Amino acid sequence: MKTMWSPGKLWNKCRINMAAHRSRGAGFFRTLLSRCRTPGPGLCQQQHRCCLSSVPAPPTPPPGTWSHQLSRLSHRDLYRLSLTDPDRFWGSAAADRLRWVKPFERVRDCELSSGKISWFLGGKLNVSVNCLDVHVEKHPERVALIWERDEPGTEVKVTYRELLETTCRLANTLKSHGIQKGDRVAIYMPVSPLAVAAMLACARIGAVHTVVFAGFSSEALAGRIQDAQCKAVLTCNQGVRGGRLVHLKATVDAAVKTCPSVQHVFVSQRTEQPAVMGERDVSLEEVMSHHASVCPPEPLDSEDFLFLLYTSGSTGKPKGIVHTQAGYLLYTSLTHQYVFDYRDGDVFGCMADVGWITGHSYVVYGPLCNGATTVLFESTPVYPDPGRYWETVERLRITQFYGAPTALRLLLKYDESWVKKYDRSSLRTLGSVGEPINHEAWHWFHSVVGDGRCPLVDTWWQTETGGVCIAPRPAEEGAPIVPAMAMRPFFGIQPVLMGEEGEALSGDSVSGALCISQPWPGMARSIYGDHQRFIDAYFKPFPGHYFTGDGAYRSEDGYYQITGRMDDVINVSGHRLGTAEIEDALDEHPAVPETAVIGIPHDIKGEVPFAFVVLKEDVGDAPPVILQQLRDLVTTKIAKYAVPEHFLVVKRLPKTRSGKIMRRILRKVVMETTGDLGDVSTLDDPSVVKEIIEAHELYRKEKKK
Ligand code: 7RM
Repeated sequence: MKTMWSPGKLWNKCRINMAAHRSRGAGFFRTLLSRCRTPGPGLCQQQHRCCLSSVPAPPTPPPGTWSHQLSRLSHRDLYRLSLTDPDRFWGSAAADRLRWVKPFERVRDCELSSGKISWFLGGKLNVSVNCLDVHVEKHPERVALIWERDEPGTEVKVTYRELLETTCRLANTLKSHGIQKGDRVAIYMPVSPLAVAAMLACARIGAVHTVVFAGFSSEALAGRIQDAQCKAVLTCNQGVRGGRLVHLKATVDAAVKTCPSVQHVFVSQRTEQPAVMGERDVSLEEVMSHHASVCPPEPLDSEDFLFLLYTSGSTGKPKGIVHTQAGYLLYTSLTHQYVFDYRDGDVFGCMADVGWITGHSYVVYGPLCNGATTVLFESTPVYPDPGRYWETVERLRITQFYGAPTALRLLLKYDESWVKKYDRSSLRTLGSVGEPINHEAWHWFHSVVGDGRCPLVDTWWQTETGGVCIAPRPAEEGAPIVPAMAMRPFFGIQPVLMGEEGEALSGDSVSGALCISQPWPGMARSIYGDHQRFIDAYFKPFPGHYFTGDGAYRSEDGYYQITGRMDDVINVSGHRLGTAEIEDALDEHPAVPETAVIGIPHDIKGEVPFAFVVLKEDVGDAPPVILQQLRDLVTTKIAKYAVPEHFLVVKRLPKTRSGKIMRRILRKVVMETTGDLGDVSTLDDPSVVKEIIEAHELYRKEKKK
């Protein structure tokens, strides 16, 4: 088959070519699917009558493999084995599911209390080989990526062979520019085949990628590049999202001014507009075309770094979460298969951006390790109209649809016809991630989108956990799903709820701090450059356990429901944000001596930041002018989505006698539950509360007008 996608014409395919590719791609894809399917009856795990369709049963694994031995066990026994004999469970999974250059000698060496976590010691492998070469050997022309570009109907299909070739060209390009094993490389690109190839190219040569979400500001990008001491940045001239241009190269230019570690900026052309090129800049398509499409993979230790991903914590500075090679890959591939009931021939549709962990684990590494066809969604749920997701499902024949509650809450406000007019019969599993899913969104997703016939899995996990930890699947055949509940721990995950005294809560119908008491292969290994912070944040609060920062409830049936963060981290449209980060940005304003930011509920975004601002007595500008400057500050320091929805100017903030801001009280003021202020014995000056309640009353009245 002729190459549909090559480095020379990565982005700009004219529409005519696109149509030609599409019709051929679609036909080709159909044959591929029919070739891969093993015939046989299939039932969805809920055994709904409408699932008695032509879904193929998973193929019987070859004898002598992990999956063969374990496929005889019930899920309950598998789960039990994963906890009682993790060495056997994970050891056989790793040996059978991954290709090793050198077999590992020891399954694990972990001590949670000291933050020491090592898996598959002594083993060597290459992640890009597991995601590409092994599949190219078996089915080079299988589609690896379907790039659902912003412009509907212009999707580009990339086969495993093509993705391997592009990855190798890119890997050779990086090598020829001095990037070596262990060097950090920043990727500031929209969701695209080239972004995936960039991640895999790093993996091929042992460089450590750090993908920065392309919505972050230049200062946020610079902070991450500086912390990771990146040697190179990969970006595009511009991005396109929801029909609007995003000036990525300009943002990178501004960022790298303060990043002396950066030696090269590789620029790909996503749009026609030529980028202004400076001394450090290299045209990516041009230089790649000079490099070979074969690149020997670097054999890497299981515990060599695979990537860093920055995420918000309760302090101002985002943390560079470290993930390593084998354990992460194994965990994402296993969860991808079992949680979503992934089968050969499926088209896996995770809507996340590659800038977040969900994109890493369930757009890139999990699906590609399993040889899946994975969708790269570049657009937004409402572009060009609120039917975009479902039109895409119909056109690409998506089998698993994995999205965020915030998008669902937005879409359910529109008429159902936006969903119903498209054929969704290809869907088999629905998934939700990023924040608690409310009942309304859950039922809309399940009954309107899924016509009540697809299991809907609410998946709980974190950047730090690498992959899904609590989700309704896998479960014994036919086990019903409780709406809006993450329910069951995945293999190897032992959740524990802790009480206020740090004691493990036994029994059911209890709430507490959610911890995980045994190590699992996908968990983070460190915070880049600050291992002590890693220990302090995750292993100190409940010694010997990993503390998630979330609270949870265990129902009378023993199922888990996540109740939300227990720290100063909020979740805006599924994006994790530290209130301290926003406060740090606001505090830069010379007229603002002090601020406090809290998260308050929002019906679409989940949560939004609410800022309490103290202004200096004799500021020159009027408060509205300053508030606008504060909005701009947050946009340039972090990102647009971090800008507080509300600003309330107050004279003072409620503080403890030792000077700590009592955000709990601010939350009560905004939620109008000041009737019960809780324990205020440490409050320095109780009169401040009355002051703030009055200011808030006024603010509310003004808003209503
Ligand atoms: C995957 C991801 C992690 C935080 C986590 C929770 C919240 C994620 C759910 C959820 C309730 C869920 N990684 N969270 N999934 N809360 N139900 N199914 O989102 O690092 O960006 O965020 O997100 O608070 O701690 S993340």
